Amino acid sequence: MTAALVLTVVSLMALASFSVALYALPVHAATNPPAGATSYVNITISYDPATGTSWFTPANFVVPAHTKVVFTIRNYDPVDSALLVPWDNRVIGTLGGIEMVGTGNTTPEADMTGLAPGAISHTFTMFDAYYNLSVPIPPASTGSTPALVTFGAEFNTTGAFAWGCMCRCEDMSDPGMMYGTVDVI
Ligand SMILES: [Cu+2]
Repeated sequence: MTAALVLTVVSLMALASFSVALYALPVHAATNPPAGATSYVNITISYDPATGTSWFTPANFVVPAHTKVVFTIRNYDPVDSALLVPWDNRVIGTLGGIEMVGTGNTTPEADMTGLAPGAISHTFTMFDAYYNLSVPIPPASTGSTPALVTFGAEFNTTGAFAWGCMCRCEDMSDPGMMYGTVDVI
């Protein structure tokens, strides 16, 4: 048992002795990576050419708070989609204010602060009281060569937060395709 864990257990016992509601404690805190570590989230946007449908996998995922999170999104959808609002072509809220865009499975090349509105396939967007994150994603050049978008982000408020795609692409009544939940622990 590490010193930190012993301290946590002792702290929990002390809190329990004062009848603090244990269910309200941040139960995941002890499993967070140490400050300065990097976490990774890999997302695939699949595409079915027979139906024209596309979907994010995973749509729901967990990230640690107060930690650099590197996202890698591979988009196999070759179709441009119209944005719900034109300014969602900008990159907002990422580390450095940029996304790196490439093609295929190689290392991304270009640092981008936005994409041309007519050259966007989907977006990864969070917009609420705590987060304003906008990541436009270009279409794949073919159905088998994905567009590659990588960006860093840091989440400093814990809780469950919605993300969504701000394009006119799929029926937004289907959870898990174009919207989902980021669980910050
Ligand atoms: Cu979309």
